[in-house]
Amino acid sequence: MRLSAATLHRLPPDVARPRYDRAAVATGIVHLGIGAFQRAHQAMYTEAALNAGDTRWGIVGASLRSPAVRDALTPQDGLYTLSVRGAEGERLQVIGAIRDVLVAPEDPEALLRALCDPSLAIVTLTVTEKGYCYDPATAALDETHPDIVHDLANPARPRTAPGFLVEALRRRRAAQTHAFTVLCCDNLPHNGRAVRAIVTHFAARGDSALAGYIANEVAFPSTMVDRITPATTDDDRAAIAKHLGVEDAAPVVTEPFSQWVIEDRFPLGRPDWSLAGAEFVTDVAPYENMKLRLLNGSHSTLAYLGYLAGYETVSDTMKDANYRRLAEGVMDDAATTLRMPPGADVAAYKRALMERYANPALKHRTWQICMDGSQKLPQRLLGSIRDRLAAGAPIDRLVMGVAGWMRYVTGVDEQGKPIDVRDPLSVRLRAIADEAGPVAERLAPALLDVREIFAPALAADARFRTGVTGALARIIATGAKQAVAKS
Ligand code: CS2
Repeated sequence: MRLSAATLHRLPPDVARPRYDRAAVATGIVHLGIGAFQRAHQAMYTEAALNAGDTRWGIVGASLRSPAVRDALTPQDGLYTLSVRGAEGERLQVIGAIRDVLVAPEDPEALLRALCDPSLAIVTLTVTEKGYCYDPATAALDETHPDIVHDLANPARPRTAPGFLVEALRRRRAAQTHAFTVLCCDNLPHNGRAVRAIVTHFAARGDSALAGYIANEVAFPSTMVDRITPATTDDDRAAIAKHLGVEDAAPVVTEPFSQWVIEDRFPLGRPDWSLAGAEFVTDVAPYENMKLRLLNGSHSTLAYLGYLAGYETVSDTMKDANYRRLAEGVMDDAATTLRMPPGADVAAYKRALMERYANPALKHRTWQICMDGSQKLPQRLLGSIRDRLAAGAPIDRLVMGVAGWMRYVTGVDEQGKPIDVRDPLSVRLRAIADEAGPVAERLAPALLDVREIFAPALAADARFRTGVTGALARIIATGAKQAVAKS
């Protein structure tokens, strides 16, 4: 038996479930990129508003890639279980906020129709960094990206998030329907501002009046999103089915911690996400930088160096005292570059991060975090490095993650086994590594020449070049574990 509207009443009483009439819910939100993170985060916040009786905010989710989430959720009437796992055990909540799931590549017109619905007020996005088809070093739209080239030539059948947003806004404007608010929930620096620039840039290629309209009429609030949400495993599905007494093909496992800081600019209204703890502020930038540089910077450092040492998960990596020390060092150094949010307690923030990483109930694979490094390094580590260099401060701990990434993208691990490197630039990175060979003095400079990742001024800085080359040399010579122990 499967989780669905018809089987909800069979669930054990400790499992929370929708407290509202799902049939009465309207679609106020379209979400692009319906993966585990959105279902652990934004959908959970929206569920709180629905539970409080505001039925305007049902979500239509869309996948821009695979049909997997649609295939799992549709037979379940969009219902899925959120499993929150921490030291105090597990809590299960069945969430009803997702009304429908569309698969864009199968039927782009159906998604455009949903995006043009007059009752729609907000489009949220979690398409990951690479989904914006931007140049990571500058965050500007990459006009040469094959999918952007496609979307500019075929605007009525888009493939990319910018392509869908621009075509939908064009149609809404032509129909004199108000513009929706665009809410980027990805880990991009200044994410609202960045997506606004990408979308207006795309629009300007076809229609400068449309670009002007988007720049003037569409709100792109920035947000800081935070909840560690690993990919769901078969073991998770089996354990959750056992607790529920019915099968759930699409549960999501997450941690107790959750944070959402949002610029409050929603001309057409929004759910009261503060019911689940979201904070509304006028300037998200300090929160965003703190999260990207402290959390994501140390996370990527642990992931590359942990993977190379043979640690499968972040919590395994955290059992190694040298890795814990390095993660703390990365946070300490990154913290010196920040303008802190009002009232922030950095020491407590760092302590909480260390505890969250060590959560043994989450099996967050280092490999998953290693994905798409080319898109992640600039905002996670390179910004802190640039600012430390400008202040004349040491960067030895911050370059460890960059050097770990350089070793990782060679595609061969320390036992000589292949690494499944997933990255939009993986082919090029591998070619560079093969050409250079396992010699830090050749490999580091060759990778520093990848302009999409390393801005010219940073790549030319002798202190950075020496620091990262030295760290890479130690990783190659002694292995990551020893190199971290000596760092
Ligand atoms: C992680 C993030 O996969 C990754 O790169 O660093 O997804 C991280 O778990 C989240 O940003 C936490 O909010």
